[in-house]
Amino acid sequence: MTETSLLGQLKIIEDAARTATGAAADSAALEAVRVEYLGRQDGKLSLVLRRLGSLSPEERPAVGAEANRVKGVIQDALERRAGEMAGAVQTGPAVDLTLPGRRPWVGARHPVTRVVDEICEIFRGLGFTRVRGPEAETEWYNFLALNTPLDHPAADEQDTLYLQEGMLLRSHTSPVQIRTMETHEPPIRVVAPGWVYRRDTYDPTHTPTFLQLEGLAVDEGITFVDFKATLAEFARRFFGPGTEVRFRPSFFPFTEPSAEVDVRRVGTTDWLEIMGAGMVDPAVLANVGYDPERYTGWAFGMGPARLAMLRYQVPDLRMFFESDMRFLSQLGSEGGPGDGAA
Ligand code: 2NM
Repeated sequence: MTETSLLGQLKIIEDAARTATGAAADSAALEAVRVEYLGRQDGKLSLVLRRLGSLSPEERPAVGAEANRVKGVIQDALERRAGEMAGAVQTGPAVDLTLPGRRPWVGARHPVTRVVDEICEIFRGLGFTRVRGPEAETEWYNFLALNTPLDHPAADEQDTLYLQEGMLLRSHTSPVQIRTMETHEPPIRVVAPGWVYRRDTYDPTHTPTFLQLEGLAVDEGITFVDFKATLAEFARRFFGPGTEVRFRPSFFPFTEPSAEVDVRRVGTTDWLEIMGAGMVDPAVLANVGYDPERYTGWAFGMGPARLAMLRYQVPDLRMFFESDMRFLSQLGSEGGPGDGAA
């Protein structure tokens, strides 16, 4: 055995031990590498050291020193790899692939928005266009143009939320109909859904902010028959065929005659009030510059959230506006964008 061949073997042992250490996947594999290269009995380094005796006394120190260096290198490598394994155990893998997946949060249209869209869709089928207008209004558009004097109870500060001088939060969407008539000549057939504001107590059937949906038809030759037939047809399309419709006399400053519209659903006994309506007062037509001798019209107003209460058998209107997902998700939805006013 020569000095050169032992030094060559040490180099081979060093490289092989480092490779094996790096490849060891767990502490058992690492221990096997240690035994293979550093084991006292049959370790590859021990076998080389045992051959030192075959060298001349001058050759021994250099090979012995090299053997010690290689032993140190292998020990360091084993220690470093053991440290890596301990670290990996402490932090764990970045992703636990055994966890169940998180279900994505799927958005849905609000039940009241869906009712608004459904009502607009029914009226679209009857020739009506969807329109909207500002929520901050003037006294003219909200009251005066609608034949409602400012000393009328509806215009009272107790009932209406006023902004700066002469401005207020609209208390109904009728101003949108006035604006539509101002900018368009008959024939007019529009529906105006949107948010309205009133000084109301928050209770099971009132919220100070609520969605309203009003409609208007104006043309030459429009009669009370058009008014009754169209609203009855709407009621049957919304509540189902066989729904009975009843018109009760009522009063609004902007319609004459006026009525409350009730429905009785198939298989039920109670009449449910679903909207107010009437023939547009000639004074309102004159206020927008129409000739009341030439044109006649009818209009209605309803609360989609109240219809949603009837549709989904919800006992308290406030449940629609408290954003409780446990409630909203029970009503389900096909999804889609929309804020009820668009
Ligand atoms: C209602 C009831 C009856 C109505 C009237 C008008 C307009 F602009 F034509 F005069 N818009 N909306 C109306 C009529 C609204 O809500 C209960």
